[in-house]
Amino acid sequence: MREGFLVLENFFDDQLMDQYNGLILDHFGESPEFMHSKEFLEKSSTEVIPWFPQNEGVTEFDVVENDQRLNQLTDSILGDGWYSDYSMVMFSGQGTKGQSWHQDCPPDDPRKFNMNRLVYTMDIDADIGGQTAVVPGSHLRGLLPAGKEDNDFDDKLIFEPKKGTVILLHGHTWHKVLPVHGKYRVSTNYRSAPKGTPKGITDICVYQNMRYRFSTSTIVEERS
Ligand SMILES: O=C(O)CCC(=O)C(=O)O
Ligand SMILES: [Fe+2]
Repeated sequence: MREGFLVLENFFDDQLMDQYNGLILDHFGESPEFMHSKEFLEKSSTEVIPWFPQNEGVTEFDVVENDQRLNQLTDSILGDGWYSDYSMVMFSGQGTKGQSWHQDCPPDDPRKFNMNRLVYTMDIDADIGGQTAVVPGSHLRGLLPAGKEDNDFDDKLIFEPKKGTVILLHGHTWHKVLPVHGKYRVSTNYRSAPKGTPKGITDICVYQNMRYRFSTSTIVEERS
């Protein structure tokens, strides 16, 4: 995790991933409505729809949460006493923008961060779009530079996660999701955080043009 991320291919088997993907498609159907406000969608260039299956009693999603290998790995990175949030599935439909560059939580205190544990239940490639881009080592570089939405970073890496891949991602790492060309694109996130990290640390997300608070759907800071 020195680079702020870790990519683990073939971490989960196809059978489990197919089951998850089926449940996700059953839930979202073909063209789900967006749940975020119009202002947020426009300003953040983010078009993802969340679903919290475990909050609705879909117990199949406990399997990844309880996976010993994943949890031992999390132990070794975050230390004892870490906690995890309920899993969040993120769905993007065809023709959507993905997500612009962001940090999941403000990097104001380097010791306070979340760690995404992203599980990919389908193959993602350049044809389908929705690849995940990260800037290696950026979790140690502080605040994501402010600026226009389409600012880019020459040193970024673009991942094409396959079915069964897990990506661990430090919440201060600068990352984005590329536009989606295929029918849909999903990932499932089991967010975690070290012991003592305030709950709700990911309520405020840092984009290049703003800090946004999800719980109140408000822009808490304009950036330029
Ligand atoms: O779906 C992905 O690949 C990344 C999603 C993301 O940015 C996040 O969960 O914070
Ligand atoms: Fe993120």
